Amino acid sequence: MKNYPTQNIRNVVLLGNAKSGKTTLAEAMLFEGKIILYTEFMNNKLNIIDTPGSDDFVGGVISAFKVADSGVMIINAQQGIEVGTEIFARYAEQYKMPLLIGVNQLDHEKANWDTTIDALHQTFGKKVVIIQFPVETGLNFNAFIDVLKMKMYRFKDDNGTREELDIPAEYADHAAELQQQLIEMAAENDESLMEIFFEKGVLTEDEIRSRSFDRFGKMRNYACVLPLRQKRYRH
Ligand SMILES: Nc1nc2c(ncn2[C@@H]2O[C@H](COP(=O)(O)OP(=O)(O)OP(=O)(O)O)[C@@H](O)[C@H]2O)c(=O)[nH]1
Ligand SMILES: [Mg+2]
Repeated sequence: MKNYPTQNIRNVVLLGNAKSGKTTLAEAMLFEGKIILYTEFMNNKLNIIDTPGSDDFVGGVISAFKVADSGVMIINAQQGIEVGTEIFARYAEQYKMPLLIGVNQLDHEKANWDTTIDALHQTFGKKVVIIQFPVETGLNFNAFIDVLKMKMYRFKDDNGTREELDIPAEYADHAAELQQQLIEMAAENDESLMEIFFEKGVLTEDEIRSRSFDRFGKMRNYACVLPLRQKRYRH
């Protein structure tokens, strides 16, 4: 087994309402890492802690909070914010655990990205910023736009292989607007970035990352949203 220095080991807890898709995601992450129990991402070893969504097991989830550096909150795009989402978000707040939000089940016909994002903003406020958004939801869900990289990624097969493409013209304005929100959020949290932002009007991907995502376990005021696509449901 590869030896990882402590600062490159992250304990990530998966949280979310019952049946939102946590275990399915854990399986997909482990599949992509091809190693059981942990996976590797950007030179970091990720220990993934799956938790039960039912509130009968809240005690177990709380013990996971004690060992985890960060959490991924899974939201079912057909249901939006559910009771479990609110309960676990409250605990995350209490334990000051940074959360990444993953919107799941986007391949369902009733999945609604915009309603889900509106609900996230209503519940958690403006600290929720979007890093990636799906191009289409429902049966045609097979691509997303990354506003950090300003590229579109389209799945080519069932193994998660993606091709990188330019953002189609019809999505360019929306992507630029979301990128601006992401940049402003990064600058608001860091004075030196704020100065660069005022000077140049933009921040590079590395500058945004340095403040917000590189030390994933050290995110402060952020909750970022990613669309998730699970291997078993790629059409
Ligand atoms: N179509 C579709 N179904 C999904 C997706 N993710 C999960 N499912 C299905 O949703 C159901 C619940 O998924 P799980 O991964 O067991 O959900 P969970 O959050 O671990 O549930 P609990 O552990 O009970 O809280 C299963 O039938 C999955 O096959 C998805 O992205 N698309
Ligand atoms: Mg589960």
